[in-house]
Amino acid sequence: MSRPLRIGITCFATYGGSGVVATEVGLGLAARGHDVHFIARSLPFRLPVGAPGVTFHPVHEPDHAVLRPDSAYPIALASALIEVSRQHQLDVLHVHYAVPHATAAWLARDVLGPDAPALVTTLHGTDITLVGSDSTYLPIVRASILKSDAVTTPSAWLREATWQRLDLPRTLPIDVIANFVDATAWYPAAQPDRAPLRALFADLAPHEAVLAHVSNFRPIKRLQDVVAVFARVHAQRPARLLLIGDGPDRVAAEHQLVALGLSDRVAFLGRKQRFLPWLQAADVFLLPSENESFGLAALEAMAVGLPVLATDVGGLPEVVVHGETGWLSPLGDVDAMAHHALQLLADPALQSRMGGAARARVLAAFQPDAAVARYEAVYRRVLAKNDRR
Ligand code: GMT
Repeated sequence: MSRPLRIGITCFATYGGSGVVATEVGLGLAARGHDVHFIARSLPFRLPVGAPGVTFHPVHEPDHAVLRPDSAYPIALASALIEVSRQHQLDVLHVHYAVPHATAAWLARDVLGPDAPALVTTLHGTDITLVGSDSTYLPIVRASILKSDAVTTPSAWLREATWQRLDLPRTLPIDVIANFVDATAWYPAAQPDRAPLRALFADLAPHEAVLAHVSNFRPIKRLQDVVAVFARVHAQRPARLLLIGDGPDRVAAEHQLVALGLSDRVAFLGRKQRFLPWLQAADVFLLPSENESFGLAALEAMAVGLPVLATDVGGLPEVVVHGETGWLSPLGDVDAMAHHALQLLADPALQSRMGGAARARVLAAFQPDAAVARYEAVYRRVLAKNDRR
């Protein structure tokens, strides 16, 4: 049997899909007997303290008057990667999000020399589409990717975008390993339970429809379209909207709701560690993003048995099967999305069939064991190639 590996994982610790995926990969690897070390600014938000087989190493960032906050983060991270690699004789560094993690890892490996761990970089989307392909960063992001022993993306769409936007040769192998969710942690309610909703809306009537959206409320998520779809649905039938998360577009959405006279129909739940009961109480999930490399929030909703109404962009068509587990609409087509929502809400049998198909798809194609086994296979492949064993 192959020996367990010593694996360092770096990710952003704050609310966001890349940190969630990194955390779940680390926990899955530890469950398979590997020795996992998270090296991050703070404890990743979904990483339980004291998880077996997992050690957390915070990146030390002293407060120096001459350095602007953040400016020294890549150097501080590279130093931490060097320390942890040496101290724990890491076999692999697996960094999530290229900017600046792949660059810091490249620097650390350069310093470590022949004893350096192998480097696996997982791209997550905005590191390529927004930041990575901004000409300011492009040469270094491109070089950091080329310096990695293996590169992975959560969708075939992001692999294509990476080759194209960074002008990389298609001979550069990029493994597509889809994101995943634990279907035992994200599941439909055994019995419909409106109690979590009544805690939010004291005047909730029995047959009101509930739409839900989860994101970091950045402009790319198009929160204004979530509100516009909801307004169209509400004009046809009584409905409520659950907005889970927080971010820069929250205030604009609040103003939009006031102008529409819909503030009392909407609950802002803020950033929640656990929001399963609210997804379980919802009927439909909305994700009208301008772009998504994958759309982990949609997958979590699908695991809970919710049909997903999303835009036909990026990697979303690899997650949502149009007409089967939800519907995909052109970007900005809030009329189409509202039409689909009303169609579902008017037909409980359709809603339940699509919700069931959504959960079945998650169980068939997006489960942790298979994905974590694929990451492990990538590690072993690069280690064998680097002739380290
Ligand atoms: O979507 C965000 O703004 C957060 C971002 C992140 O880096 O955490 O999410 C990206 O990675 C997720 C995990 O792979 C994907 O599910 C999201 O689709 C992707 N976001 C974008 O591509 C905009």
